[in-house]
Amino acid sequence: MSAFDLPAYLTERRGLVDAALERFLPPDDTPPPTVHRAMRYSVMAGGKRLRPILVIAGAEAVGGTPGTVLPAACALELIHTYSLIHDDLPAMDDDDYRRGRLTNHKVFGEAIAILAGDALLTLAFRLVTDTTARVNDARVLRDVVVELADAAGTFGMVGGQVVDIESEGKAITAETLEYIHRHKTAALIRASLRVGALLAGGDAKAVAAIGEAGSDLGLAFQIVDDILDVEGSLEELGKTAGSDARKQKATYPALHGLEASRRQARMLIERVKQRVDVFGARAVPLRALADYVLERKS
Ligand code: GRG
Repeated sequence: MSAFDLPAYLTERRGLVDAALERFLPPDDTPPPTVHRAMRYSVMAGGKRLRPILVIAGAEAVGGTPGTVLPAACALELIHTYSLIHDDLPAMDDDDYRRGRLTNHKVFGEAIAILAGDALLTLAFRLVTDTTARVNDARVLRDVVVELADAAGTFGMVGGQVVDIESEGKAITAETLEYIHRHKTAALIRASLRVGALLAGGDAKAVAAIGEAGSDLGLAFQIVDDILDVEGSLEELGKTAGSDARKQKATYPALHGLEASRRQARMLIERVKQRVDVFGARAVPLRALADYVLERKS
C-alpha cells in the first residue's frame, strides 16, 4: 500500500471547506454590513480548518463522503471562530493578533466583535439544518444539535474557559488542568469527529469509539499548543507567543515541564491511533491527522 499523502488530503479538504464557508457566510455588503464584514474577516483569515476536516474524517471513518457533512463541518469552524474572537477580547485574553492579522475587536471595535461572535455561533446551528436534504432522519439531526450545544456550552468549551479564567494566577492541580483542556479545547474536537460519524450513519459503538479518540486528540492538541506557546514565534503561530506565561496561565509545560508534556502528548496520540484501529483502512486519514497534531508547528 502506498503511503498516505496527508498534505494533499489537507489541501483538498481545506479547499472544500473554504468554498463552502464562502457560500454559507452572508456577503460583506448584506445589511447590516459591519457585522457581516467582521464575521468574514475572522472566518476567512485562514486557520488550519482542523475541526471541519475532522468532521469529514469522522464521516469517512464510517464510510461517508465529504458532501454529506460539509454544512456541519462549516458549523464547527464557525463555533471555533466565534470562540477565538471572544477569547481575544480585552475582558478575556486581550490579544492583538490572531491568524496572522489584527484581532477582530482591534479592527471592528469590541461591540461588533462580540456581536460577530454571537452571530457565528447562531449561524452554526442554522447551517446544521442544511444537512436535512442529505440526512433524512430527524433523530440524527437532533443528536447533532445536542452534540454541538453540549460541546460548545457550559458542559464543554464555555465550562472549560470559565475554569481556565478562574484559575489564572493560582496554583492548580493536574486534574483541574486536564479538566480545563478536555473542556475548553477537546470538547469541540471530540464533537467534530462524533458529528461526522453521526451524519454518515455510524452506529452508537462507532460514535462512542471515535468520540474517545477525539477527546484524547483534543487534549494532545492543547498540550502541543501549550508547548508551542513556549517555543513558537509570532511568524509561525500567527498570534503572540509567550502569552500563557505572561498571563500566568495554567499550562502543561508550567505544571509538568516541557519533556513530560511532550511525552504525554506522544502517549495520547498513540492511544488515539489505537482507538481508531476498529475502523481499519477507513481511518488512515485520521491516523495521519493524529500525527499531524503532534508534529504541527502552528
Ligand atoms: C470565549 C466561549 C469562549 C471560549 C473560549 C476555545 C477557547 C475557549 C478559546 C480560544 C483560545 C484558545 C487558546 C483555545 C484553545 C484551543 C486552541 C488552541 C485554539 C486555536 O485553534 P487552532 O490552532 O486555530 O486550530 P486555527 O486558527 O488554526 O483555526
